[in-house]
Amino acid sequence: MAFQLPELGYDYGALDKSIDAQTMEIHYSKHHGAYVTNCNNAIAGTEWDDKPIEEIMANISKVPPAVRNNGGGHFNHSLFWSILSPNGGGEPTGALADDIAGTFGSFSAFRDQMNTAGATRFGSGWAWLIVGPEGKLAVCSTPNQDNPTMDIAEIKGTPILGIDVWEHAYYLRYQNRRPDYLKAIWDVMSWDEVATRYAAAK
Ligand code: MN3
Repeated sequence: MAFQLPELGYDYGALDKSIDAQTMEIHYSKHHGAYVTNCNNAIAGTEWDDKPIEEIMANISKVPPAVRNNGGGHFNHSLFWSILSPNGGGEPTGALADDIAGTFGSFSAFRDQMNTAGATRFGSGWAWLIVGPEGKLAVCSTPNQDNPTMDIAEIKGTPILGIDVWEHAYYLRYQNRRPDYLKAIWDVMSWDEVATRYAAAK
């Protein structure tokens, strides 16, 4: 069963307070679309072509580089669209909020750490909030389309929030100002979805 683009769940213009419609359309239909197509082509006829994306990620050291880049791209972007919402913003509540405050000191300290992880990622990559192997929250960053579920990842865990810091994610509106994009993205963060992923990962 070939991978497919997931439903976006909102219009291209729905996140406009943080991400413009043209960026969303190109990012979703062209960039993510190409990752899906290229991943499907790379796994076609191999032992991986009927495996869930999670299993492919966990065995990424055994697959060709095209699967690492494009399968990683499919996994990462599927998560990314899901944790954004036109109704997002504000701060988390409940157990996730308590854990963030306990781990990082405060919500704003956590957000600063995420923004720093994204801003200091040289070139292209992602900033992540993960639930680590011992159930502890941590912030980390990966290059290109790598992610913390890959067996080759330096820091491993289950990502519950990921921010794309490739230039294609923000360049049309923010040009070279990646920190401004990072500041704005919290206004469309779906804490409901992040909390659901947090509960599942714990
Ligand atoms: Mn992207």
